[in-house]
Amino acid sequence: MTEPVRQSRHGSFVHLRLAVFVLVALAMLPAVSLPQTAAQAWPTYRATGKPLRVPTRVDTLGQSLLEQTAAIELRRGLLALSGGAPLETGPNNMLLGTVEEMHTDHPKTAVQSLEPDEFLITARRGDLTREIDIIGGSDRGVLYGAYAFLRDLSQGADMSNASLHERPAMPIRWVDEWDNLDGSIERGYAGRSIFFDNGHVRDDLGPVAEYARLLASVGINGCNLNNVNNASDFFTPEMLRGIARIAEVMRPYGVRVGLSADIASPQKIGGLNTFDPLDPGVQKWWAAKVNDIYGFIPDFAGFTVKADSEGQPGPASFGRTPADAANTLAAALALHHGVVLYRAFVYNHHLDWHDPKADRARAAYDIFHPLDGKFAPNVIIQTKEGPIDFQAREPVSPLFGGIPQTNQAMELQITQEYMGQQRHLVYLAPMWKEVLDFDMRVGGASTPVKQVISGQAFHRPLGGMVGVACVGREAWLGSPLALANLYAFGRLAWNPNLTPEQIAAEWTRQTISNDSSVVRIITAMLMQSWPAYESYTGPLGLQTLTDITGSHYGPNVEASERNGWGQWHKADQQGVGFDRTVATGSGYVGQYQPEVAKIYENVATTPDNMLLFFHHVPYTYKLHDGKTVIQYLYDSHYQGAAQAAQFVGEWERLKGRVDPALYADVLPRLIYQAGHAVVWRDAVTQYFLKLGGIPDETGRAGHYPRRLEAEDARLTGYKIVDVNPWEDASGGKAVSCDEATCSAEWTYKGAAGRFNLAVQYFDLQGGVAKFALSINGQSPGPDGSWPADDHLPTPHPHGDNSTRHLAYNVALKPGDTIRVEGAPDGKDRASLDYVETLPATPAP
Ligand code: GCV
Repeated sequence: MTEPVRQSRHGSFVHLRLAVFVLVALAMLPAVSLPQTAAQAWPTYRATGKPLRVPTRVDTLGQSLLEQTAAIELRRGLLALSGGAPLETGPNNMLLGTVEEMHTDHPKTAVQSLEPDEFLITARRGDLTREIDIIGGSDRGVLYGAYAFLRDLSQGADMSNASLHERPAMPIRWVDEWDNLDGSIERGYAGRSIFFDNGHVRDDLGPVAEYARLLASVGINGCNLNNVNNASDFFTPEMLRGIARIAEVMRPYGVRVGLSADIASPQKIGGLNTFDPLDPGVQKWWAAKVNDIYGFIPDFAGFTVKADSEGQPGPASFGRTPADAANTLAAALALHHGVVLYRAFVYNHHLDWHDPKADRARAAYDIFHPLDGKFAPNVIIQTKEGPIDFQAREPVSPLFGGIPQTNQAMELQITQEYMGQQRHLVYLAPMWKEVLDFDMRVGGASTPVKQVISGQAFHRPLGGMVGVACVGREAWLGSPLALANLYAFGRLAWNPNLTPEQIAAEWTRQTISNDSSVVRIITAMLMQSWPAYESYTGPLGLQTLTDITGSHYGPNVEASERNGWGQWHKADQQGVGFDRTVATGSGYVGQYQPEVAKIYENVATTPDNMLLFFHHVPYTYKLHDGKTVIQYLYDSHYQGAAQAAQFVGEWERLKGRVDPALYADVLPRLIYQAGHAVVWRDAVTQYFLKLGGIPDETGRAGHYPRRLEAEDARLTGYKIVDVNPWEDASGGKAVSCDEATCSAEWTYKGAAGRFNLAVQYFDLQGGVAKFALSINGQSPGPDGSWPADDHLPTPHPHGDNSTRHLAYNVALKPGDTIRVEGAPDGKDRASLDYVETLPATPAP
């Protein structure tokens, strides 16, 4: 029997009493008085109501920062999970330490060697004592072990005989933030930056520490702080001093900071007359700048680079390659063990759309494949998961199979730029998992992407996953359920073999409730959300049919076409899809390994969900189940929107079973999404109905018999306006008010009964217009008037801001007058699209 270790040689629980006092005091603070905390996400450690059955005295063998964080986190977690019961002071304990410390302190205890981030958790029992050891390959491993222990414990697992042994699948597990110096965030949907404001690093970095805690709890070890666009201003001494403060608050959590580097910095801020990466003066400048940075931040992680892309300067200006640029930075960083994440997102956004061979999807492979083997050992090529840009569905980038002699990382987007911008529930783990598991078949052998980026497939020393998070000051991602994506990203980067369902359930248990029926409902909603979104925004590999030159949010089918950006779907009167085959198209398919290329080259073997990404087919082309492409487009949009409506009902089942504040926060978001999914559905189906001229065989597309169009109403003050793009309004038209108030009236001619009345209006920027609905001059109830007070993209009537208001369970009979009155405010002209009668349901 092993003699339990009673006390560390370093006596590290000297401060235990004080720590317990502080923790109890913290636990008693009212939630509202706290700043944004990580506990608003998953590490809530709510009391399980069951005995914990684990020792709650926590000792550490070492004094390092990370080991102390591990101890603090464990004490905090144990205290909270036990419902505030005082931590034990008796002989039973949890002992934290590294392998090395174990060897020194307990030479008789056999401990296997571990990699730095790896951990081992074992339980031992003496005659009268119990001990749980959390041993890490380094203090970072100890921290990850502590979080893993709490993760399982908080989900109700019996950890009294804990036995866990884990190591991360890949070394690079980073998040990227696209924060600007002024505090705005590119593609951020959660308010302003937690790091920067008004040209400076914020004074209060409390939320940054909380964010680091959140990241560390799922194993994320790096955070690139600033936008890849226009990054040079971050290199001034004042900024570096501020960045050093950020690094200091993230350091206790093992999260190292990185910065985006603007390749033109030597010229922009260095006063040189060139930024040619092969110029000796430029190289010297970078070496000095990097030394400078390490002077401020000794554990600086490295640079992320966007160059020759979307207007960012790059080595191409001097006839140099990405390898030349990356290696110049890498040489400067190598001395300090820093890395360069050089993004493969390099493409020409002035492509000629007349040229059938022009294809943006080809760019990354065309540019980087010839450079394979030419990058320095501390360069990692960071490639977006698909060849375009985070669309609702794309094939896996062929580059993952195309640069075996180069370190690779996969870039995913946690912030939902093209995926509903956190206003739509879209759990992305199922999509990421498909990509991670995709077999590139390099050399005809099994080569799943997860093994490429972990370094395993091609024996690369570096590699990993980078998630573009863009968190902000409003609840991290702006919407509670969106946080499942940040959690899932970390979990998959740690272990890409986890399933999305498993991760969703874990997240729900820790964040919302351990009640198994709650977990089942939320997991099912999360799992259905990406397929639903894909169905109503861009099925069959069409990509997200959004306003690609504007907001990237609402529908705009034509926005992708006839411009240089290359996100073309090539819809015309006869058919749709982009011929990317080698035989007749752009040749992109040829960038895949032969076994994969063979599947995509042939229209018959291409999976339906990717068909239009690879082939241009007539609308009457039959999918594998015999349905035509056009009918699938109609059906998919209707099914997706119906699924979005069901999310509301699913959530309503949770009333009284989840935190009331969370319930009340999420419900209107889902109701909004259900309405916006109808906007998407109608826009895309109307568009293809008009373009192809082939009716929906079930008669739904373009026919809205229960709708009363605003342009057909008796209008007072309101003027009929064209909506651009036309498909974003029912019938292509809306009404807009330039008076103090305007009204639209209809005489109801349908059957008598009770209905939900949906009023579709455009919630425009620059004011808060007011609407009022009445039946025969009477308001139908408390939901009869409402303000248009959301903040949605695009200043004119558009699918971005087309919004549905529901008045529930309203009685109507033939001859009734339905009236909507709009009162504009500022630039919000109270624009109206239609009123529709829907089956009645009780108000939520
Ligand atoms: C940071 C897309 C986004 C841009 C982003 C770019 C990138 O084009 O719309 O906002 O720029 O990707 O990944 O660099």
